[in-house]
Amino acid sequence: MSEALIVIDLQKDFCPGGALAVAGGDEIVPGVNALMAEFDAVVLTQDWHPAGHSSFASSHPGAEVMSLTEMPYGPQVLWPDHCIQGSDGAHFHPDLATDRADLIIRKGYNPAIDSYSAFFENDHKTPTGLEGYLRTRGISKLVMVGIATDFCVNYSAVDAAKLGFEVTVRRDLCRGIDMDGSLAAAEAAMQDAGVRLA
Ligand code: VGL
Ligand code: ZN
Repeated sequence: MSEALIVIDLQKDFCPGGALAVAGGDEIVPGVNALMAEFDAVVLTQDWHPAGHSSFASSHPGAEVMSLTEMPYGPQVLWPDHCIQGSDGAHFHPDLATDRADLIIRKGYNPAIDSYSAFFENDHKTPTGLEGYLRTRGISKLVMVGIATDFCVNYSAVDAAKLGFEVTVRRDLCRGIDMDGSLAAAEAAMQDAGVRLA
């Protein structure tokens, strides 16, 4: 039974100075690097949007950044432009030990659907392929760290638990956006799904 460390979206745009900066996002990098050696596999996720992505407020004339809209697949927060494919902000934090990664999985590249989760796009149906990768490597236990606790970490952890993985989220190695109580709601959702919050 193997165990993987899943590092969610530890990218420049989610760190202080980035386009969708999350407070303290950069603080977790040394702790995440130190943890990597304890796992059979290390997977990094990378938010990777085409310019003009439908999750950007700039793609919806008149819409305010951080407002909510309705998409065919459900409600969607409209974000500032971030993690555009190939841009500087889409790169991993420069101190992240990316050489140690077995797999880098990109998500959010479909122009019409956002993808918070490392497993499914926001329609909750379109797979990223990560489930198959982990299963074929015999991995059944996951530890998740990264950004943002209340969005991509939350969605990834809940999906993983629903798929039957044993999931732990290291809260000390995550940082959240926390808009309108989203952090408390996310922690409740993860707990309900059977995710262990450590
Ligand atoms: C994320 C908002 C938009 C995240 C990604 O990594 O949590 N949040 N895209
Ligand atoms: Zn995004």
